Amino acid sequence: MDFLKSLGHPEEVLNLLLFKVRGCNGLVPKTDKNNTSNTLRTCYRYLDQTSRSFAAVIRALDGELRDAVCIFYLVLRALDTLEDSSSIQHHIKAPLLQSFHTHLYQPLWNYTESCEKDRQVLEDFSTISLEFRKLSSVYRDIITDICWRMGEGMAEMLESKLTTMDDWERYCHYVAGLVGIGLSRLFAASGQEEEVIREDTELANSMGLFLQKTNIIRDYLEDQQEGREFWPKEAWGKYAKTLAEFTHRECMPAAVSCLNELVTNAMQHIPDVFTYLSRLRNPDVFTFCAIPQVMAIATLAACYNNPQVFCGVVKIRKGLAVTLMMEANSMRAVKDIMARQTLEIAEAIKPEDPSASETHHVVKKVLRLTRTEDHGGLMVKTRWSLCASPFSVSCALIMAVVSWHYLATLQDMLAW
Ligand code: D9A
Repeated sequence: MDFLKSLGHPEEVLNLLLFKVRGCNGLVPKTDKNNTSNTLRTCYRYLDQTSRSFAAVIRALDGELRDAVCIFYLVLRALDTLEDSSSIQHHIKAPLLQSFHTHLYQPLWNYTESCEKDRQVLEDFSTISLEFRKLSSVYRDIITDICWRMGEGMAEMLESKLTTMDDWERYCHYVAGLVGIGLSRLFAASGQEEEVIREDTELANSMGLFLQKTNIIRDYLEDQQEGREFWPKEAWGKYAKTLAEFTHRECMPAAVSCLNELVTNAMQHIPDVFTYLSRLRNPDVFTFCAIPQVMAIATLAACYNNPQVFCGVVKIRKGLAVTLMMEANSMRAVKDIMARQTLEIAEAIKPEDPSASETHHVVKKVLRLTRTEDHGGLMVKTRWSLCASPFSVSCALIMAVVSWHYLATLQDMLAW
């Protein structure tokens, strides 16, 4: 099925084949089996369970930083799962969120009342906190401080609705901007990145906001179905009386206008993303940071002007995801991807869209930063048309691999 969806994109077919042959672990070294404790191995298993592809990128980090980021990720997942647990009443949840950071130093603490998908990280929190306490104190202090500020922020937001765009910004800062800020401090503490990465918290914040806003935009329907609302009223209020109306067929044009406004808002963070990424020196840290960002722009491009957001899940093709993961290893490559996806958005702008001129404006700005001309069209997109149609190239690739397998098997049998 993944292959069928990518038939129009031969490079994706090729990358899917490579990915299938090598497996996602083929890209990165395995965890050092010898000096890894059982509990640390359990932590890496939890990491794989919560996020397969992102886990592979974390494993590619070097030395102490790898374990620190792995534990940071799991601790954040636990805090996030607490916040998400709709079964916990607010007056119980608030103090739980605020005291969460103290549990990192309580060997026996765990939480067994959650019904969420990722509840295991809470139920077995003692395994995660045990490994946390083995980290060196610089990493521990950073992780504790971020959990403390995030827990306070989450508790503050429990009662307040997301009304203004400022509220939206503040909420995303607590749940995602602080992650960017914490990671930047971990990078600098490990000595793998320079101090400016840690000092410029505005840029680190933008790294998180771009990802979080994208998730909130994409997950509109899923959140509605679970009784949660993360779109800010200042935006949807221009188009509807309630946010839930956007699921009704007759409200589609209004819903899409609001969607496009939020996509345009999220794109404002891209210049900061470029500056942040361009300051990274370590290639593994660069890939770790760049992959989620290119996935996010591809997700925004898939969502922009797409009514599907209100009646299903909009996901990027597996072939595109694999291609982006493989490509995003240099600033040049990231800018090419950003330019390509931004052009897709530019092509989908309808002149009658209320945000059209603002979208054009941010598109222009992003394209200028990638040093690609607006009227370009010189992108990789057209390269295939010189020799053959994308479809026939994809088929040829698949045929070549199938024949190769067939011949290899035949050879084995004859040799036997
Ligand atoms: C991240 Cl330690 C996240 N979040 C992500 C993933 O990327 C960021 C949570 C914990 C950590 C890191 C991330 C990665 C690299 C650099 C970053 C950064 O900043 C400098 O954070 C800003 O989404 C969650 C937040 C957005 C809330 C911060 C990427 C990830 N992708 C998922 C896909 C998905 O749809 O969730 O987790 C995945 O691959 O499964």
